[in-house]
Amino acid sequence: MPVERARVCVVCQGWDAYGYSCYWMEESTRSWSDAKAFCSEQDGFLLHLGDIYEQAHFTVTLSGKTDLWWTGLRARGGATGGVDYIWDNGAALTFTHWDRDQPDNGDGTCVAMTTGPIGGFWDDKPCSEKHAFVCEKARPDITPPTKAPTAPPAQGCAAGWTSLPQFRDCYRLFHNVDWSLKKSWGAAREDCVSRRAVLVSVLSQDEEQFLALYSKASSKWIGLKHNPTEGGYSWSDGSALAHTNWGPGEPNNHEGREECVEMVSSANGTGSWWNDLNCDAHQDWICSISKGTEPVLPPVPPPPIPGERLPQCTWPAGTGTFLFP
Ligand SMILES: [Ca+2]
Ligand SMILES: [Ca+2]
Ligand SMILES: [Ca+2]
Repeated sequence: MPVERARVCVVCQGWDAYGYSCYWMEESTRSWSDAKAFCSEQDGFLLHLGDIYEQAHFTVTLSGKTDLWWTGLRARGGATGGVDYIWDNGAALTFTHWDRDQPDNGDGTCVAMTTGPIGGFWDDKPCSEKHAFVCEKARPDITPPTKAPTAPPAQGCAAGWTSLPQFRDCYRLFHNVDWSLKKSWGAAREDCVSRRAVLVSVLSQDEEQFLALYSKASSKWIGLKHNPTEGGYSWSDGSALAHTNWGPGEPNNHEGREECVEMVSSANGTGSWWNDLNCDAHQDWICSISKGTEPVLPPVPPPPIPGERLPQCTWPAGTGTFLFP
Protein backbone atom coordinates (compact mmCIF):
# COMPACT_ATOMS: atom_id res chain seq x y z
CA MET A 1 0.00 0.00 0.00
CA PRO A 2 1.46 3.41 -0.95
CA VAL A 3 2.77 5.39 2.01
CA GLU A 4 0.29 8.27 1.60
CA ARG A 5 -2.73 5.94 1.33
CA ALA A 6 -1.54 4.05 4.43
CA ARG A 7 -1.06 7.29 6.37
CA VAL A 8 -4.55 8.51 5.44
CA CYS A 9 -5.99 5.12 6.37
CA VAL A 10 -4.53 5.54 9.83
CA VAL A 11 -5.81 9.14 10.01
CA CYS A 12 -9.30 7.99 9.02
CA GLN A 13 -9.10 4.85 11.18
CA GLY A 14 -9.89 2.50 8.31
CA TRP A 15 -12.41 4.76 6.56
CA ASP A 16 -11.74 6.00 2.99
CA ALA A 17 -10.33 9.51 2.66
CA TYR A 18 -11.23 12.04 0.00
CA GLY A 19 -10.83 15.81 0.21
CA TYR A 20 -11.49 17.00 3.75
CA SER A 21 -13.52 13.96 4.81
CA CYS A 22 -13.35 10.30 5.80
CA TYR A 23 -16.07 7.98 4.43
CA TRP A 24 -17.51 4.62 5.41
CA MET A 25 -19.38 2.66 2.72
CA GLU A 26 -21.92 0.57 4.66
CA GLU A 27 -23.28 -2.22 2.46
CA SER A 28 -25.86 -3.55 4.96
CA THR A 29 -29.25 -1.98 4.28
CA ARG A 30 -31.19 0.17 6.73
CA SER A 31 -34.05 2.66 6.73
CA TRP A 32 -32.94 6.30 6.42
CA SER A 33 -33.26 7.02 10.16
CA ASP A 34 -31.52 3.76 11.14
CA ALA A 35 -28.71 4.65 8.71
CA LYS A 36 -28.48 8.10 10.31
CA ALA A 37 -28.29 6.48 13.78
CA PHE A 38 -25.58 4.07 12.57
CA CYS A 39 -23.44 6.96 11.34
CA SER A 40 -23.82 9.00 14.51
CA GLU A 41 -22.79 5.96 16.59
CA GLN A 42 -19.51 6.14 14.61
CA ASP A 43 -19.22 9.88 15.40
CA GLY A 44 -20.14 10.67 11.81
CA PHE A 45 -23.15 11.78 9.80
CA LEU A 46 -24.94 10.54 6.68
CA LEU A 47 -23.14 11.66 3.52
CA HIS A 48 -23.16 15.40 2.79
CA LEU A 49 -22.41 16.17 -0.87
CA GLY A 50 -20.99 19.67 -0.73
CA ASP A 51 -19.88 20.31 -4.30
CA ILE A 52 -19.42 18.80 -7.76
CA TYR A 53 -16.02 17.33 -6.82
CA GLU A 54 -17.39 15.32 -3.91
CA GLN A 55 -20.34 14.35 -6.13
CA ALA A 56 -17.98 13.19 -8.90
CA HIS A 57 -16.06 11.08 -6.38
CA PHE A 58 -19.26 9.24 -5.42
CA THR A 59 -20.51 8.99 -9.00
CA VAL A 60 -17.34 6.97 -9.66
CA THR A 61 -17.48 5.08 -6.35
CA LEU A 62 -21.11 4.01 -6.92
CA SER A 63 -20.58 3.05 -10.57
CA GLY A 64 -19.67 -0.47 -9.43
CA LYS A 65 -22.49 -0.76 -6.88
CA THR A 66 -26.14 -1.73 -7.21
CA ASP A 67 -29.52 -0.59 -5.84
CA LEU A 68 -29.77 2.84 -4.18
CA TRP A 69 -27.57 4.39 -1.49
CA TRP A 70 -28.90 6.82 1.09
CA THR A 71 -27.41 10.28 1.37
CA GLY A 72 -27.94 12.64 4.29
CA LEU A 73 -30.44 14.74 2.34
CA ARG A 74 -34.12 14.81 3.22
CA ALA A 75 -37.17 17.01 2.78
CA ARG A 76 -38.56 18.88 5.76
CA GLY A 77 -42.02 20.41 6.00
CA GLY A 78 -44.95 19.39 3.86
CA ALA A 79 -47.67 20.23 6.40
CA THR A 80 -48.31 23.60 4.77
CA GLY A 81 -47.57 22.41 1.26
CA GLY A 82 -43.96 22.86 0.30
CA VAL A 83 -40.82 21.11 1.46
CA ASP A 84 -37.28 22.36 1.99
CA TYR A 85 -34.37 19.97 1.40
CA ILE A 86 -31.81 19.93 4.23
CA TRP A 87 -28.61 18.02 4.97
CA ASP A 88 -28.37 15.78 8.02
CA ASN A 89 -25.19 17.56 9.14
CA GLY A 90 -26.92 20.96 9.13
CA ALA A 91 -25.12 22.33 6.04
CA ALA A 92 -27.09 24.45 3.58
CA LEU A 93 -28.01 22.90 0.25
CA THR A 94 -25.83 24.78 -2.23
CA PHE A 95 -25.53 22.19 -4.98
CA THR A 96 -27.93 19.58 -6.39
CA HIS A 97 -27.64 16.56 -8.68
CA TRP A 98 -31.24 15.39 -9.16
CA ASP A 99 -32.03 12.42 -11.37
CA ARG A 100 -34.37 12.60 -14.35
CA ASP A 101 -37.82 13.93 -13.33
CA GLN A 102 -36.66 14.41 -9.70
CA PRO A 103 -37.42 15.52 -7.09
CA ASP A 104 -40.99 14.43 -7.79
CA ASN A 105 -42.14 14.44 -4.18
CA GLY A 106 -44.17 11.48 -5.31
CA ASP A 107 -43.26 8.69 -2.97
CA GLY A 108 -40.88 9.87 -0.30
CA THR A 109 -38.87 12.54 1.40
CA CYS A 110 -35.43 10.97 1.88
CA VAL A 111 -32.85 11.24 -0.87
CA ALA A 112 -30.84 8.32 -2.24
CA MET A 113 -28.23 8.12 -4.99
CA THR A 114 -28.55 5.85 -8.01
CA THR A 115 -25.76 3.41 -8.91
CA GLY A 116 -24.26 1.83 -12.01
CA PRO A 117 -22.35 3.24 -14.99
CA ILE A 118 -24.53 6.36 -15.20
CA GLY A 119 -25.40 6.55 -11.50
CA GLY A 120 -24.81 9.01 -8.73
CA PHE A 121 -28.03 10.94 -9.39
CA TRP A 122 -30.42 11.93 -6.61
CA ASP A 123 -33.93 10.55 -6.16
CA ASP A 124 -36.37 11.19 -3.29
CA LYS A 125 -37.62 7.85 -1.92
CA PRO A 126 -39.70 6.64 1.06
CA CYS A 127 -37.55 6.96 4.20
CA SER A 128 -38.65 3.50 5.37
CA GLU A 129 -37.03 1.77 2.38
CA LYS A 130 -33.85 -0.07 3.31
CA HIS A 131 -30.72 0.85 1.40
CA ALA A 132 -26.96 0.82 1.77
CA PHE A 133 -25.49 4.19 2.77
CA VAL A 134 -22.37 6.28 3.25
CA CYS A 135 -21.24 7.75 6.56
CA GLU A 136 -18.95 10.77 6.56
CA LYS A 137 -16.83 12.55 9.14
CA ALA A 138 -14.32 15.35 9.00
CA ARG A 139 -10.68 14.38 8.54
CA PRO A 140 -8.97 15.07 11.85
CA ASP A 141 -5.66 16.20 10.32
CA ILE A 142 -6.82 18.90 7.87
CA THR A 143 -9.60 21.45 7.92
CA PRO A 144 -11.32 23.07 4.93
CA PRO A 145 -10.61 26.75 4.30
CA THR A 146 -13.12 28.95 6.10
CA LYS A 147 -15.45 30.84 3.83
CA ALA A 148 -15.99 34.58 4.29
CA PRO A 149 -19.29 35.20 6.10
CA THR A 150 -22.05 36.30 3.78
CA ALA A 151 -23.07 39.90 4.31
CA PRO A 152 -26.63 40.55 5.54
CA PRO A 153 -29.03 41.40 2.71
CA ALA A 154 -29.15 44.99 1.52
CA GLN A 155 -32.42 46.81 2.14
CA GLY A 156 -34.97 48.53 -0.02
CA CYS A 157 -36.59 47.86 -3.37
CA ALA A 158 -37.23 50.02 -6.45
CA ALA A 159 -40.76 51.35 -6.98
CA GLY A 160 -43.15 48.56 -8.01
CA TRP A 161 -40.96 45.85 -6.44
CA THR A 162 -41.45 44.32 -3.00
CA SER A 163 -39.64 42.19 -0.41
CA LEU A 164 -39.17 41.44 3.30
CA PRO A 165 -36.04 42.23 5.38
CA GLN A 166 -34.85 38.60 5.48
CA PHE A 167 -34.82 38.14 1.69
CA ARG A 168 -31.92 39.01 -0.62
CA ASP A 169 -34.18 39.76 -3.58
CA CYS A 170 -36.99 42.12 -4.53
CA TYR A 171 -39.99 40.69 -6.40
CA ARG A 172 -42.47 41.94 -8.95
CA LEU A 173 -45.59 40.19 -10.20
CA PHE A 174 -46.59 40.85 -13.79
CA HIS A 175 -50.29 40.25 -13.55
CA ASN A 176 -52.09 40.93 -16.79
CA VAL A 177 -55.83 40.44 -16.96
CA ASP A 178 -55.65 40.84 -20.75
CA TRP A 179 -54.64 37.44 -22.18
CA SER A 180 -52.65 39.08 -24.99
CA LEU A 181 -50.27 40.58 -22.40
CA LYS A 182 -49.54 37.27 -20.70
CA LYS A 183 -46.41 35.42 -21.78
CA SER A 184 -45.01 31.98 -22.50
CA TRP A 185 -42.35 30.73 -20.05
CA GLY A 186 -39.54 31.69 -22.43
CA ALA A 187 -40.95 35.16 -23.12
CA ALA A 188 -41.53 35.73 -19.38
CA ARG A 189 -37.94 34.77 -18.66
CA GLU A 190 -36.77 37.10 -21.44
CA ASP A 191 -38.86 39.95 -19.98
CA CYS A 192 -37.20 39.49 -16.56
CA VAL A 193 -33.70 39.30 -18.07
CA SER A 194 -34.33 42.51 -20.04
CA ARG A 195 -35.11 44.21 -16.70
CA ARG A 196 -31.74 42.98 -15.29
CA ALA A 197 -33.79 40.53 -13.20
CA VAL A 198 -34.49 36.78 -13.43
CA LEU A 199 -37.66 34.69 -13.53
CA VAL A 200 -38.11 34.02 -9.82
CA SER A 201 -36.42 31.07 -8.07
CA VAL A 202 -38.31 29.95 -4.95
CA LEU A 203 -35.69 28.60 -2.57
CA SER A 204 -37.51 28.05 0.74
CA GLN A 205 -40.97 27.60 2.23
CA ASP A 206 -40.51 31.04 3.82
CA GLU A 207 -40.07 32.62 0.39
CA GLU A 208 -42.91 30.46 -1.01
CA GLN A 209 -45.37 31.72 1.61
CA PHE A 210 -44.39 35.32 1.02
CA LEU A 211 -44.82 34.98 -2.75
CA ALA A 212 -48.13 33.09 -2.39
CA LEU A 213 -49.59 35.97 -0.40
CA TYR A 214 -48.03 38.64 -2.64
CA SER A 215 -49.44 36.99 -5.79
CA LYS A 216 -52.69 35.65 -4.33
CA ALA A 217 -55.46 34.42 -6.64
CA SER A 218 -53.16 33.98 -9.63
CA SER A 219 -51.20 31.38 -11.59
CA LYS A 220 -47.79 32.50 -12.76
CA TRP A 221 -44.54 31.23 -14.17
CA ILE A 222 -41.61 30.66 -11.85
CA GLY A 223 -38.08 30.01 -13.09
CA LEU A 224 -38.24 26.21 -12.83
CA LYS A 225 -37.94 24.07 -15.94
CA HIS A 226 -37.48 20.39 -16.72
CA ASN A 227 -34.31 19.35 -18.55
CA PRO A 228 -35.40 16.72 -21.08
CA THR A 229 -31.84 15.68 -21.87
CA GLU A 230 -30.06 15.84 -18.51
CA GLY A 231 -33.15 15.02 -16.47
CA GLY A 232 -34.28 16.72 -13.31
CA TYR A 233 -35.64 20.22 -12.80
CA SER A 234 -33.48 23.32 -12.51
CA TRP A 235 -33.83 27.04 -11.81
CA SER A 236 -33.14 29.38 -14.73
CA ASP A 237 -30.65 31.41 -12.64
CA GLY A 238 -28.64 28.34 -11.61
CA SER A 239 -29.84 28.28 -7.97
CA ALA A 240 -29.78 24.90 -6.23
CA LEU A 241 -33.18 23.16 -6.19
CA ALA A 242 -33.50 23.17 -2.40
CA HIS A 243 -37.28 23.51 -2.14
CA THR A 244 -40.30 22.06 -3.94
CA ASN A 245 -44.05 22.53 -3.56
CA TRP A 246 -45.67 20.17 -6.07
CA GLY A 247 -49.44 19.98 -6.02
CA PRO A 248 -51.10 16.56 -5.59
CA GLY A 249 -50.20 14.32 -8.54
CA GLU A 250 -47.77 16.88 -9.97
CA PRO A 251 -45.48 16.98 -11.85
CA ASN A 252 -47.50 14.76 -14.21
CA ASN A 253 -46.01 15.87 -17.56
CA HIS A 254 -49.52 15.69 -19.04
CA GLU A 255 -49.43 14.25 -22.59
CA GLY A 256 -45.62 14.49 -22.40
CA ARG A 257 -45.77 18.22 -23.11
CA GLU A 258 -45.20 19.89 -19.72
CA GLU A 259 -41.64 21.13 -19.18
CA CYS A 260 -42.20 24.46 -17.39
CA VAL A 261 -43.50 25.13 -13.88
CA GLU A 262 -46.17 27.52 -12.63
CA MET A 263 -47.04 28.49 -9.06
CA VAL A 264 -50.74 28.63 -8.26
CA SER A 265 -51.77 30.75 -5.25
CA SER A 266 -55.09 30.37 -3.48
CA ALA A 267 -57.66 33.18 -3.49
CA ASN A 268 -56.55 34.51 -0.10
CA GLY A 269 -52.86 33.71 -0.65
CA THR A 270 -52.47 31.45 2.37
CA GLY A 271 -51.73 28.42 0.19
CA SER A 272 -49.84 27.67 -3.00
CA TRP A 273 -48.71 24.73 -5.10
CA TRP A 274 -46.70 24.01 -8.24
CA ASN A 275 -47.80 22.44 -11.50
CA ASP A 276 -45.79 21.54 -14.58
CA LEU A 277 -47.39 23.04 -17.67
CA ASN A 278 -46.83 23.43 -21.39
CA CYS A 279 -44.14 26.14 -21.80
CA ASP A 280 -46.19 27.84 -24.53
CA ALA A 281 -49.13 28.54 -22.19
CA HIS A 282 -49.68 32.27 -21.62
CA GLN A 283 -49.36 33.15 -17.95
CA ASP A 284 -48.52 35.88 -15.47
CA TRP A 285 -44.98 35.76 -14.13
CA ILE A 286 -42.79 36.96 -11.24
CA CYS A 287 -39.35 38.50 -11.72
CA SER A 288 -36.81 38.83 -8.92
CA ILE A 289 -33.75 41.07 -8.67
CA SER A 290 -31.00 41.31 -6.03
CA LYS A 291 -31.58 44.06 -3.51
CA GLY A 292 -29.23 46.88 -4.43
CA THR A 293 -29.48 46.21 -8.18
CA GLU A 294 -31.57 48.81 -9.99
CA PRO A 295 -34.05 47.29 -12.46
CA VAL A 296 -34.15 48.77 -15.95
CA LEU A 297 -37.16 49.07 -18.24
CA PRO A 298 -37.25 46.52 -21.06
CA PRO A 299 -36.69 48.00 -24.52
CA VAL A 300 -39.89 49.02 -26.30
CA PRO A 301 -40.17 47.79 -29.92
CA PRO A 302 -40.04 50.74 -32.37
CA PRO A 303 -43.46 51.94 -33.62
CA PRO A 304 -44.29 51.13 -37.26
CA ILE A 305 -43.26 53.87 -39.67
CA PRO A 306 -46.42 55.62 -41.02
CA GLY A 307 -47.10 55.00 -44.69
CA GLU A 308 -44.80 51.98 -44.92
CA ARG A 309 -46.73 48.88 -45.86
CA LEU A 310 -45.69 45.34 -45.25
CA PRO A 311 -45.17 43.44 -48.55
CA GLN A 312 -48.31 41.69 -49.67
CA CYS A 313 -48.33 38.08 -50.71
CA THR A 314 -50.44 37.29 -53.79
CA TRP A 315 -51.63 34.29 -55.68
CA PRO A 316 -51.80 35.26 -59.39
CA ALA A 317 -55.19 34.27 -60.74
CA GLY A 318 -55.36 30.87 -62.37
CA THR A 319 -51.67 29.92 -61.95
CA GLY A 320 -51.86 28.08 -58.62
CA THR A 321 -48.29 29.26 -58.05
CA PHE A 322 -47.31 31.36 -55.09
CA LEU A 323 -45.20 34.43 -55.96
CA PHE A 324 -43.03 36.35 -53.56
CA PRO A 325 -43.48 40.04 -54.28
CA1 LIG B 1 -19.05 16.02 2.45
CA1 LIG C 1 -38.54 10.24 -6.36
CA1 LIG D 1 -48.97 19.25 -14.74
